[in-house]
Amino acid sequence: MLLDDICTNLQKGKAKDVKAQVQEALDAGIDPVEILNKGMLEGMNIIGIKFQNNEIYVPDVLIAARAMNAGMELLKPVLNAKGVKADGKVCIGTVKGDLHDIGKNLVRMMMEGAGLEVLDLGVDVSAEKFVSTAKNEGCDIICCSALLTTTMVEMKNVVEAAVAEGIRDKVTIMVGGAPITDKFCKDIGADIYTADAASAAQEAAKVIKAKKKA
Ligand code: B1M
Repeated sequence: MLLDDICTNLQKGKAKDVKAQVQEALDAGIDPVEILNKGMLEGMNIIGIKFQNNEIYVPDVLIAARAMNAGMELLKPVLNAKGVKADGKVCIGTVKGDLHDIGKNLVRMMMEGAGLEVLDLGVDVSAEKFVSTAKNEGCDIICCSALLTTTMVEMKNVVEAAVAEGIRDKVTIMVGGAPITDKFCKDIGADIYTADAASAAQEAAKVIKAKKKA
């Protein structure tokens, strides 16, 4: 089946094939969310397990990530078109010391799809950068992503920097990434944890709507 082929070719890092098959799946009318979840994310999950078990190494992961990005180029506009307008501003980044950006990029895309203006600060973003951007650009939400247990602690620094800069009551702080939990979110004084990109976008849209009503 087409989605299985996308999943397999993504693992092999065959960017051109993944792109062609994503287009084929879209042309066949398959739901883009299903292409994302059952084709691409499934492939990336398997890559993660193999990486963990030392069956594959960093270069293999990087070429799989490149194939993922090739497919995402086609999916992004379609996922965005499905979104509902929310009209608010968000800054997003992967925390200091952390270079993982695939999940962060997915969250950004889904939020853009929900109609939010998203300022992408990239990877290795310091607490000061998150907070100065939120302050200077008037962001409603700061979104922090972390994939490493060694870098997730940086999220606490973001919360503390927001307090120190006097914007904590004006900005909602959302956190996510594989090692993050709801308990961790509460422990560090952040506001919202979500497990995946789609629910992050939904929660962000809710926050913005509530702010507009208030
Ligand atoms: Co790294 N890596 N990596 N890696 N890598 C992990 C995270 C790891 C779990 C692999 C493993 O050992 N099993 C492990 C972390 C272990 C730990 O901390 N306990 C690990 C390690 C150790 C490392 C290095 C230290 C390896 C080394 O050099 N020895 C190194 C660190 C570099 C650094 O950051 N300083 C490293 C490097 C890399 C690559 C560069 C090779 C590459 C990153 C490429 C890139 O991002 N451009 C890479 C990758 C790809 C992975 C795995 C295999 C896949 C991550 C990924 O992209 N998943 C990963 C293993 C795994 O996760 N199974 C692993 C797909 C992505 C869609 O999922 O990012 O979780 P994810 O996002 C999800 C949700 O978490 C959520 O939404 C997305 C789904 O909808 N989400 C949010 C994410 N952010 C959110 C924010 C939100 C809400 C939801 O609100 C704001």
